[in-house]
Amino acid sequence: MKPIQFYDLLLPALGEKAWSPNTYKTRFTLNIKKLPYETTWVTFKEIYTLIPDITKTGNPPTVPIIVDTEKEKAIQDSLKIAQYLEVTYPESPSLFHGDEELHRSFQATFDTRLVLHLICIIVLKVVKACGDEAAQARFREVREAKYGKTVEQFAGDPEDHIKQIHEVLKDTRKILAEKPYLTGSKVGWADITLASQLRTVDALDHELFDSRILDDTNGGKSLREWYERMSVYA
Ligand SMILES: N[C@@H](CCC(=O)N[C@@H](CS)C(=O)NCC(=O)O)C(=O)O
Repeated sequence: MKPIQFYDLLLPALGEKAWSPNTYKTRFTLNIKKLPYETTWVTFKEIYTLIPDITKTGNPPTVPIIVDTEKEKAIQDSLKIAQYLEVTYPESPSLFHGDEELHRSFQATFDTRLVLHLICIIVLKVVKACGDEAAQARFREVREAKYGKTVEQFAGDPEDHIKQIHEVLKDTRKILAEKPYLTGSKVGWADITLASQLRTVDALDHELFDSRILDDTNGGKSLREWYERMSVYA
């Protein structure tokens, strides 16, 4: 099979190193499904200049997108990509194991309760890493218009966010103390959504991630052990 073309988000200061929570979902997806792919790295600016010509849908451009060269098909959005690959390549390992609703309920929890806190603790590092002064100014402008506050105000106090992160992850740690993956014995979309969000903090501030997020406040290691299991697919 011809390699799938995967468009991932580049932070110039990090080089070709995956870091974005949404594109990471697709990277995990492709690796878990063992599908051959090639990565094209695009900057925030290039999302607007390159992606519309590939998707040709007129939808606001975002990454990830994939182009399945074999089928001449472009797909935008990490969940739609996962659904497409699940249906198109049923012979490769499953992401949803016949219960997409269960996997998406985990995603809903992480999307609504966790990801914002994770983003807040690294957003100022993303500003610094996203390119030259003009790129940084543009990144700020887009976010400040969206949040209605400065990026610094949006970032807030990391300690408050870390407290919230531990609160949200309490149940997750309990599950992972009993099962290797969030929905049981097999890795799937639920794991992908959480691992992708955590990878973002790890990529931008490994020290903070390793020392303050991975273990629970009593030193419980279930999340760390699962994170290490997931790293084979990262
Ligand atoms: N629901 C979409 C969200 C995609 C998304 O928001 N991607 C971000 C990068 S992580 C993006 O392209 N943002 C465009 C921008 O910030 O200008 C997905 O899961 O793929």
